[in-house]
Amino acid sequence: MSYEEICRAVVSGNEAKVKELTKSMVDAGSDPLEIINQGLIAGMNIVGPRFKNGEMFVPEVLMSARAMSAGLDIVKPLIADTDLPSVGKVVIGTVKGDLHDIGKNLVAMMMESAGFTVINLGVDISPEKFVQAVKEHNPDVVAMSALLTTTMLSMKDTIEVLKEEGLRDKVKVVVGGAPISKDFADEIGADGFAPDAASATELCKQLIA
Ligand code: B12
Repeated sequence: MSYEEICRAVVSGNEAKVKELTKSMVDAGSDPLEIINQGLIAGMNIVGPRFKNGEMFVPEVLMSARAMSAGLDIVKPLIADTDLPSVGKVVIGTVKGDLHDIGKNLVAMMMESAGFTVINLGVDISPEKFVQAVKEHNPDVVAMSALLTTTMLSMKDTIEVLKEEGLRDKVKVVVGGAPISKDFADEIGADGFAPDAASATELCKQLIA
């Protein structure tokens, strides 16, 4: 029973094993924060680059992320909120008219594993709803996902409404999804684009550093 075993169980997406090992380590008196950092997050830190390099695929990454979350659910109640280091706060959603959420959820999970506090608004999120969430949660980053060429323009609308509300300078805006490119991100005045979940996490870290 070791952090390394938890890490390996996360990488292999073995949720039952992660739960079992995490419980055993908690019972044995291991530090919950070390279980998170050296076991659960360490596992996702291996998964991210493997996914980016094409060595792992979406279903496997989702299984790893689920396994990590199951472990987190066990240790989180043992940690005071203030002890959990947050790298930053991200509000994420799929834009208006768009119901695709697999990639967006992958980005959200990867960001959570990297220590971000993530507020996942869901799908079909209008510019007004994004703005409302910014007012409510005061995030460092607004992350928008679109998978349809017909909905990607809603990203531009959201940025416009953020400007109208005087909020654009208070948050970084990142965009992604299959039809999105760096050129498109520049064109609509976003702060960044990333092609996958691991790069999205890196991008957000850089933007708020
Ligand atoms: C699964 C799927 C669906 C599922 C969605 C289920 C769900 N819960 O998400 C269902 C069946 C519901 C669906 C419906 C439709 N779909 Co669909 N769908 C797909 C499909 C096959 C896979 C998308 C996916 O999940 N990919 C896997 C994830 C992991 O990849 P990803 O989303 O690109 O995300 C990665 C990156 O883009 C990035 N990323 C994603 N979001 C973000 C956000 C930020 C901020 C950053 C930085 C990065 C980032 O990181 C992610 C992880 O690495 C694609 C085809 C394809 N190969 O893309 C078509 C596709 C997107 N769909 C398409 C269409 C047309 C539709 C429908 C209109 C079909 C219809 N006639 O009803 C409807 C639209 C419904 C709606 N209003 O949204 C077209 C879009 C064409 C276009 N150019 O606009 C595609 C391309 C298929 C095709 N070749 O025609 N779809």
